[in-house]
Amino acid sequence: MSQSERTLVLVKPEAFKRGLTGEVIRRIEAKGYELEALAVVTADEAKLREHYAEHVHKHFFSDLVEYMSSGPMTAIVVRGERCIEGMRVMAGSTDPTTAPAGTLRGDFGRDWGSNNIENVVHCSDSPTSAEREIKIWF
Ligand code: IDP
Ligand code: MG
Repeated sequence: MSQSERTLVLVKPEAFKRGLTGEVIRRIEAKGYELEALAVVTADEAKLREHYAEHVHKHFFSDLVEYMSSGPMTAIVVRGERCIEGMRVMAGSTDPTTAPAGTLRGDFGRDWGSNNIENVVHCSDSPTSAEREIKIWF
């Protein structure tokens, strides 16, 4: 894949609202990846059914739709060699309470006592997901 690898990052609604877009972009640039596209987007259920296709039948999907459509997000296309893997490491593990310090989720996420795992960012998990997800938001 080399230099042509791209990934999708979403600054999720609670993080957008807290003004964390700049910090997410700062870390992406400090890491050395390139920004290929940026947009403020708002999700609806149809888009989220595509974006989270693998989770549509999970028990938490309706809560996930409510969370992810609760306000605007920043969508970012990031480019760079192995950036898919790199951004997943920068994001940290799914649960923000236990995500390692130094990661976006570990440094800026927490449990707010809601039904959702509010964890600051989404980052694509494979080249196939990345290309599929980029088409949904751009
Ligand atoms: P990931 O974002 O680290 O790839 P996934 O397991 O793919 O994690 O889940 C997608 C998103 O769905 C998570 O980031 C989180 O916001 C939400 N989520 C995952 N599991 C649960 C759950 O059990 N309850 C509520 N929300 C969840
Ligand atoms: Mg995932």
